[in-house]
Amino acid sequence: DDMSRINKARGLLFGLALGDCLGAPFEGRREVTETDIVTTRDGTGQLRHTDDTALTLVLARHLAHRVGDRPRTTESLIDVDVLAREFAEAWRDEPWRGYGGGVTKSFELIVSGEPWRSAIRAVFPEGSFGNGGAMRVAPVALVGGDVREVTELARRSTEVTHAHPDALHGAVCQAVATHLALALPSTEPARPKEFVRPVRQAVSSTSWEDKIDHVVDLAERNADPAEAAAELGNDVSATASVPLALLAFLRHSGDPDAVLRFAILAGGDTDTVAAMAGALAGAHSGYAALPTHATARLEAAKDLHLYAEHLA
Ligand code: F2R
Ligand code: MG
Ligand code: MG
Ligand code: MG
Repeated sequence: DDMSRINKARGLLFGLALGDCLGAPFEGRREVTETDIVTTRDGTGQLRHTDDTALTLVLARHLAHRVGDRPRTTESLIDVDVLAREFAEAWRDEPWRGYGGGVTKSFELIVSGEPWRSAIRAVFPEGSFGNGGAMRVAPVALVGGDVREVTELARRSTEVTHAHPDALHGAVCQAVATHLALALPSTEPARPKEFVRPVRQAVSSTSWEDKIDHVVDLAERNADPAEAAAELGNDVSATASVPLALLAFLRHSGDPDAVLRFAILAGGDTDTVAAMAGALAGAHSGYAALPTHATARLEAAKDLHLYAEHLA
């Protein structure tokens, strides 16, 4: 029903921002303790977000402005030329949010008037394989009607910064998983093998199919965060972060706080892995299941509510 739809849309956006904010202090660390995380979560004062949430808000706003347009196509929902400029302007306005080196250069060039298609190959001619597309992609799951549409929107929202196939596959994986988490009743836990089947079909790459199988295997073996990081990786590349986030969700679906702790305890790109895992957990369990003391302290709470209501 409508209430649960709004609850899930809020859960998706707040789960993402919460993961980003709780993971941010530990980004790049090899080891994080449970006490580190709980201290941040249960503290007082505003929780500051990074590039992950900043660009998610840009994409959410872009979609919110277009979701009522008719006829509704993936081309009308995402105007790639406009979106590239909106992302670059968000960087220009707040360059201190912790952006990657590749996108920073691309955004600099886009802001100064260079077309995005060439700007995004200035640093990495083969395109960035970073997780920057996947980290911000979750809002497309709110507007895409089915897996095919979600896949296309994921690709369009990513390609304006990331041209490498792995960055695109990672965004498709995260977007489709988020779409499925929205559809799965909050009372039903995600069953790993069944849950990933449509994700596996959506990523058109055998190496990504293998990674998803690896995630299912680790979920069924109840792998701990350290083991998960050692086997799947935990760095800023899409291939070594999107599967880890999916595993965090599958290991603890139904318990968003545990999902976030798993993602952060795995170390490495903690803000981004927790942002992606948090989007999945929030989309599944809903806003009401998130730790309320922490969600109330999110810097972007007002905008997150606004876009959740608009996109739901
Ligand atoms: N960048 C960070 N964190 C590190 C620095 C934080 C801050 N500056 C600080 O000092 O505190 N976090 C954010 O970046 C990740 C998302 O990255 P995105 O948007 O994909 O950026 P980029 O620059 O395109 O890629 C990230 C790095 O990956 C390597 N890389 C990518 N493609 C490559 C290629 N084709 N060849 C070689 N290397 C490639 C580069 O090192 C890029 O800089 C998130 O973690 C977000 O939180
Ligand atoms: Mg970040
Ligand atoms: Mg239009
Ligand atoms: Mg990060």
